Amino acid sequence: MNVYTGDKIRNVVIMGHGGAGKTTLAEACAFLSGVTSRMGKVSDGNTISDYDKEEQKRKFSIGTSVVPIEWEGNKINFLDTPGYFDFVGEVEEAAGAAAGAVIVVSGKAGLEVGAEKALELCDKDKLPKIIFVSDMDVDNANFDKVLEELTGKYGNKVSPFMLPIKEGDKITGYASLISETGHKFDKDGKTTDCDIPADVKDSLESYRDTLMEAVAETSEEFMEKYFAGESFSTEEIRAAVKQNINEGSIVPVLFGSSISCQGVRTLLEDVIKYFKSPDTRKISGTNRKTNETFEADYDESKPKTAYVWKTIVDPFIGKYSMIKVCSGVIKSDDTLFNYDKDTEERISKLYILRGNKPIEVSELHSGDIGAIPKLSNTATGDTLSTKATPVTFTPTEISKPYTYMRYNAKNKGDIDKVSSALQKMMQEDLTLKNVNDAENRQTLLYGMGDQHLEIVQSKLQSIYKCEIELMQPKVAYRETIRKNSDVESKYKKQSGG
Ligand SMILES: Nc1nc2c(ncn2[C@@H]2O[C@H](COP(=O)(O)OP(=O)(O)O)[C@@H](O)[C@H]2O)c(=O)[nH]1
Ligand SMILES: [Mg+2]
Repeated sequence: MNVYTGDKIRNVVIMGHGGAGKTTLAEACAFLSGVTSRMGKVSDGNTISDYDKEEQKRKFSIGTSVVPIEWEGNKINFLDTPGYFDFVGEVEEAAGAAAGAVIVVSGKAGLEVGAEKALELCDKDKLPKIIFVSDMDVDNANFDKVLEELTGKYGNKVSPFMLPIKEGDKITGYASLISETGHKFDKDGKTTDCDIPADVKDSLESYRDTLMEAVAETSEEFMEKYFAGESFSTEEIRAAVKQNINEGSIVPVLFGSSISCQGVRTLLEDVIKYFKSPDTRKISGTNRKTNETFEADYDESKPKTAYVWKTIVDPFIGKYSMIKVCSGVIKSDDTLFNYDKDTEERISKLYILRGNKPIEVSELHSGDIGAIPKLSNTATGDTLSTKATPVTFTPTEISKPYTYMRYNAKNKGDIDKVSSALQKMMQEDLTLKNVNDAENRQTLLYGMGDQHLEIVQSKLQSIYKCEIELMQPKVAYRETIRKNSDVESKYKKQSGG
């Protein structure tokens, strides 16, 4: 894979309800960009994202996977997240590393709570978003109904950028709102030009009127033009739309089928057109030597800094610290400083991860996402910088675990093994906590839900070869997790205090 500079990178988190089609969409993007010669299927357990055994067994994503692709001279780092609430920590970490979000909504199931939560998180993180309505090849999929649900809940800022062209009940192409052109689907989601049927033209006009109002509102000059009855050029519309999307006042809606790659090219093009590249974005931390604000701003000419947004600990592929470079250029022979841990870390190799496949690179530029293997003291939420300019960024806020079960090692001889395996799992999962409730003589496992804890139990068995029993706690454990002395010190470190 080529080395990319910040102006050619887009970091995009894919979010939405479980089963909406996120992993399949990432797979379609990888296929169209030439990463794979055949599209993997979630049901066959051969997608790039769902590489984990538990994911393949259960047929849904549990962790966030990076799927970097190259598209027309740009690099898009897709972060494919799990949809179920039990794994929300993974979604929060990924949203913290991204600069834009694609929210997948199933055209069959409609607007579900997972998509609503994702949109809320985007608003909290000020992430611009594009909604992709998937499953449109399925018979009972209904784009108009999904659009109605979306505009009913979020108002006119939700704007369809394409409308279906149908033959009978079957969608055969789309009409583009901005260019007012018709496109007929071909093989692999490619299109040929076609006429827009009269009924589609009518609704296109009405959505276009609403969009033009938003375009007019971006400047006084545009407002005057609008009231003088002049029309905007496509370039003017695109620039205004980009501004609106990044301010959150327009949310484009696209549709397609990930299985047959329809609409996916439009999505890739719009991600590049409308989401900002890192070199035009701001990010600031604190210079710990001077206590002044350090404006990293993904600027290559500034001292090196990188934020560790996720950690992977796997007995087979090893430990990887997933980084986003916030300034400078990180090289594979660098020694970096971790201010929080007061330690220097030597990088021996630098990678881009695609799913679980490491691709070695010599350098990563500002704005890019990559992975450093085998850092001994660095954890998620830490910042790596130079010793001369020691910087820290505020760690991403991750949900606190709130459900818990009592657990025992099935074999008494495995107690240490279980505890060291849990230690490793807690490095990659900040929503998992191991608490010793000495007062009630029980050990408790805290997580985000039953499914979460069940997967921890299953991973202990399959990966770490030790078994635990999960049981109801002996007595209600009344103390909150914050009060437990054993946990507090760990917790503070992870959240940066
Ligand atoms: N027909 C059809 N099936 C799809 C589409 N997108 C996803 N699927 C299927 O829907 C199921 C869930 O998809 P998946 O990508 O795992 O959803 P995720 O949980 O959001 O990652 C899988 O069986 C996919 O093959 C689509 O556009 N059309
Ligand atoms: Mg998935």
